[in-house]
Amino acid sequence: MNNKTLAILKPDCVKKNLIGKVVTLIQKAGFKVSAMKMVKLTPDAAKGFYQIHKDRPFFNDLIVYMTSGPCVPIALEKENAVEDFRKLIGATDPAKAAEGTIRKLYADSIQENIVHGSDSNENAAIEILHFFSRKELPDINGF
Ligand code: IDP
Ligand code: MG
Repeated sequence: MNNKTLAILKPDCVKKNLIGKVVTLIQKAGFKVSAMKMVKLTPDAAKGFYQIHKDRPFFNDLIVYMTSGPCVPIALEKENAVEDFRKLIGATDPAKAAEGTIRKLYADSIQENIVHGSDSNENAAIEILHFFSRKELPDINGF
């Protein structure tokens, strides 16, 4: 599976009223929106999603941020989805993100960086299933 990735429009994206602008950039870049919802993460759900970072110094702040308001997980499809989406969003730190990337355009800080993108095909599948049941993925093959 190399044609799916999970995006999350993070709480700062929702609060700044940027959902439409960011989805437009994603679609203009050739991604198909296959499933999308708005959810407010519980602390347990946020901790589960970011388990890999549990020992990092920024972990607690990350959980507070990710639970500070609703976010918008989106299952996306495109050839080479993971890599192409990481290119579209830019570096984690917006100060280091390339011109024209979503984080360069809209993010305020390394923490409040507007959008998540899966970092591998394996994690894309795990992360999509973190937010969507198989029933909610009617047109997605490979699950
Ligand atoms: P990524 O989102 O670009 O894959 P990760 O290293 O996986 O970056 O980190 C997950 C999220 O944790 C980031 O998107 C950001 O919100 C937050 N984060 C990462 N590094 C830092 C940091 O050094 N300080 C504060 N927050 C951070
Ligand atoms: Mg990451």
